[in-house]
Amino acid sequence: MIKFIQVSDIHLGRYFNLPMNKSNIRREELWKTLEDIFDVGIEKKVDFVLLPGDLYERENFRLSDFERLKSLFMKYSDLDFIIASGNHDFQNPEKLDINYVDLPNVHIFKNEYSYFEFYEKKARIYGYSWSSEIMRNGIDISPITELDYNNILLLHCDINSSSEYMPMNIDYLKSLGFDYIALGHIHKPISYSNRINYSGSPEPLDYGDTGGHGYIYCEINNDEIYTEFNDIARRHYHKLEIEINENMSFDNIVSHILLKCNEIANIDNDFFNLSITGNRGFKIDIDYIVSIISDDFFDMKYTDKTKIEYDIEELYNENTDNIIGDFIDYMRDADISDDFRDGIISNGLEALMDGRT
Ligand SMILES: [Mn+2]
Repeated sequence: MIKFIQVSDIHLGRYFNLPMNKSNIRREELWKTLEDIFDVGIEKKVDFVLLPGDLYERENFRLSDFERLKSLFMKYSDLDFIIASGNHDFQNPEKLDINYVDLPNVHIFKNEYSYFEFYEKKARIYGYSWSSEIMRNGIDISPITELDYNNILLLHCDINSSSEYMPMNIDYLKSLGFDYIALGHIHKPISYSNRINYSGSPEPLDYGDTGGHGYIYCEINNDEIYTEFNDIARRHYHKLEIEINENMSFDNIVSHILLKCNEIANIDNDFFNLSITGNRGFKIDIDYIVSIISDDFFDMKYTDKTKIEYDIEELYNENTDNIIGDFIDYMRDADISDDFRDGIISNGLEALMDGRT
């Protein structure tokens, strides 16, 4: 039996679109979570840790970072690491790259399809490293030759797409006979079968990365395979719609938003992407409400999709003698679509009411 862990797209060195202090916290968390995963490797006594690309971001990775990475692999000298470079950490002999980490327990693929053989474990691990930012074509993979071996493949690629990031066809990959294919590049976990998986990035990296994030643990015992995905991320991104109504007061709305978010996760830990919908009264200022609660969140962004609730006839009758009445009268006769008219009336009324003290 062989056991391994798959972890891809860590993006060490990344700067986050956050205030500097929080960006630094997040940068460090990438290192900590990677160590947590290596600790699992030690605990489970895995034979290999597979790293199929984008371990770091080369534009943000300095000599000191490479030295730190090397120390990390030295600390885990009981683990064998197998590394295939991707588009963010592609190899370039003229610059510093992953080959700086020159250690007996770290096995790094070059820019040609090849394999490492582990004779005692009856394992061959195949892979390929990128040498540029873009790869418009997929690569040819020779069928496996040692059928009684554990044959594993590491690829940093896109599946079934016309992408510029090494497009590979899933049926082609399935036809090659590998016991396991560890994919990198996509940041969310995707399973094509229990033998072909993207583990996704262990920490989510932006607002698109909702859902669970972690690593894959796998055991192969002859023809039997066991895989499990484990969510290990320190923080998660959440996207949620919060509906309000015109009867809610300022305080009602504040507590409603906080309640809905807290139902999902700790707001001072996670990332929230809110879409605020429903009707609101004229005198409710969503931007201001959000600005006073935003400090309670680690990070939050929002879209105000609320509409003002009003009865156009009633408003007109109340305002026949002033500019609001004139405005309604003018807009009702304008030769524009109903949706467009509603938008203009709603925004216009809000501006006019604001100015009427
Ligand atoms: Mn990538």
